[in-house]
Amino acid sequence: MLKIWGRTNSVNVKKALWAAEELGLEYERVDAGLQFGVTKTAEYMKMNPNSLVPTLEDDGFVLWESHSIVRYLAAKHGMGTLYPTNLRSRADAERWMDWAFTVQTAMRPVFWGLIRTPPEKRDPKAIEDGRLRSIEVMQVLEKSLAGKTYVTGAAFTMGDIPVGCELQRFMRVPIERPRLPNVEAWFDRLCERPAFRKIVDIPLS
Ligand SMILES: N[C@@H](CCC(=O)N[C@@H](CS)C(=O)NCC(=O)O)C(=O)O
Repeated sequence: MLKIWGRTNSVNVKKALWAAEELGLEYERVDAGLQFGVTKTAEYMKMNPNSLVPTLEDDGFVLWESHSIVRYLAAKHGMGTLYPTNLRSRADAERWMDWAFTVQTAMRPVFWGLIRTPPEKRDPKAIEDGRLRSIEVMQVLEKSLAGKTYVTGAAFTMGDIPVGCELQRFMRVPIERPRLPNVEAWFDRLCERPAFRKIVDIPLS
C-alpha cells in the first residue's frame, strides 16, 4: 500500500496527503518529523537523505519533495483531472506549484513566530516583515484569480494543492490582512472540499 511519512501539521506533508485524498487513494501515514523524530534514523535517511518530510513509498518506489509527490500521484491516478493533459494547462498548474514556495518563504517567519515560538522569544520585526511580504505576494494571486474558479481556470487541478496549503496558513494565523476578495473566494471554495477540511484546514500547530 502507498505509504507517506510525515506529521499531519507539516504544510508540505499536507500537500501529499491532500493529493492522495482528492484521488481517493488508500494510504498508510507514518508519523515523522519534529517531536516524532524518525527522520534522522539511518533507515529513513536511506529513503530521504534530507531528513525532511514528506517521503512517499509506492510499491518500492521512493520519492521526496512534496510537489514532486503531488505531481507523481496526480499523473498516476488523476490524468486529465488533477493532472492536466494539455501541455500549457499543465505548465500553468506547475507554475503555481513552484510559486507556492514563494508564499512559504514569505510566511515562514510569521508562522514560526506566532505559532511555534513562545511569546517571550518572538521577533516582532521578523514577524511584521514576513506579514508585509506575504501580503505583497498574495496580491499576485489576487490579480491572477480574477475571473477564475481555481488557480488555472475553471477546474480544480494539482496546481491548487501546494498554494492552497500555504494559503491556509496565511488565512488562519492571527494577523491583520487586507481584503483579498478573489483569494478569499478561492479559499472558501477549497474549504468546501472534504479532503481540504480533513487534511489541510486543521488548527495550526
Ligand atoms: N522542499 C521540501 C521541504 C520539506 C520540508 O522542509 N519539510 C519540513 C516540514 S514542512 C520538515 O521536514 N521539517 C523538519 C521536521 O519536520 O522534522 C518539500 O517540499 O518536501
